[in-house]
Amino acid sequence: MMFCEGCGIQLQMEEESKPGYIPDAALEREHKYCKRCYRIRHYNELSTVDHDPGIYLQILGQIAQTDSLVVQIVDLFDIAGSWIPGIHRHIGNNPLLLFGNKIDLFPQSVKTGKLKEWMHSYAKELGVKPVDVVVGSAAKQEKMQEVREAIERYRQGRDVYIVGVTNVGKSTFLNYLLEEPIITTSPYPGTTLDVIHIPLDDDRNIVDTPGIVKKNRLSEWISPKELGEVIPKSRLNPKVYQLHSDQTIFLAGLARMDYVEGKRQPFTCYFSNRMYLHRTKTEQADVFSEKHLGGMLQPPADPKDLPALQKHRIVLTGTQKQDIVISGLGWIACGKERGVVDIFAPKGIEVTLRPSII
Ligand SMILES: Nc1nc2c(ncn2[C@@H]2O[C@H](COP(=O)(O)OP(=O)(O)OP(=O)(O)O)[C@@H](O)[C@H]2O)c(=O)[nH]1
Ligand SMILES: [Mg+2]
Repeated sequence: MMFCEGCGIQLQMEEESKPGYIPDAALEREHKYCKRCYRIRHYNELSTVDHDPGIYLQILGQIAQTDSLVVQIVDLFDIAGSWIPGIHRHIGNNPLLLFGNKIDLFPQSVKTGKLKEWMHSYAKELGVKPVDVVVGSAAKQEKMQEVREAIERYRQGRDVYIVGVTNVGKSTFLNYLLEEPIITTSPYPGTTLDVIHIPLDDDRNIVDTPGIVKKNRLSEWISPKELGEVIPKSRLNPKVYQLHSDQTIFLAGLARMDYVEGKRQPFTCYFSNRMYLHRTKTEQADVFSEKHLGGMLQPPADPKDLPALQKHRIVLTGTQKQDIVISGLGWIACGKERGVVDIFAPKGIEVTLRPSII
């Protein structure tokens, strides 16, 4: 049996329309890639594959039977949204190392200690006790030495499983270790289709796994064409709005924030630099949205692609700075004043409040 080096799927030469297809001629090449990987790698093209959600649970479940170190990668941009629900139940008694990836997106002033602390307390709240927490950027190769060393320290001669939800950078991380981009990575969720074993120096393996699909992240709903505007690629330039109540910010056509009640205070928006933000009076917001949704307010180009907006009422306690996180999109850091805010986000998308991380 042969497996695609890019996505892990079993290769087959019979049916071109089915996953894992490889033409005869491609078998001669040094690295064997299925047709889908070939297209992603050479043409940035994506042919979506129907994912069987059972496969992730099956793969995770098998890890519990092994003696290994499990590295859960989370996206620092969206820690809660990119967390694997019930991770500790899936991995049995194996030690868990947490790696917060994509630190390159944060303003340089951010303290890594604070991010680690936050990941620690988030894990603790869920009853998870990681052996350690590390942060870095696999794509930009920032602070990666610490990550590498932590894995060596905690694996103690065991196999290593890299797990996480889709798009957190698992395969990018393995390519960093390989010092060569052998595994296929892409901005679209669901790139890796099956496990990929990479041999370590001591006959052990480090294993890439397919990401778990979590539909409560907005990024999972955006068409591949528009994802480039929503997923940040470079350091965020936060935009500060001094708002008084009865003002609204549109986050493109994807979500909206109404400042319902409270004193004038700053709201700092951490979203992709390419995303269009628009301030208006709340009383004019509905008319504005009707007129411009799918036009000036896009993505989405076609609003029918997303579930209808649902209102989340949020009360700012006024005791500490808080962030309102819209999973898979970004967050708004609120000022210190007491206040009431309504967030409108597509139904099913997670909207949460956390102590400010910056
Ligand atoms: N800004 C930033 N982007 C990153 C980083 N690491 C990975 N990415 C990007 O995140 C996207 C997803 O990366 P992958 O490595 O394919 O993610 P994955 O976890 O393997 O995803 P699946 O295979 O779908 O589960 C790609 O566009 C990467 O370039 C990082 O450190 N910083
Ligand atoms: Mg992958």
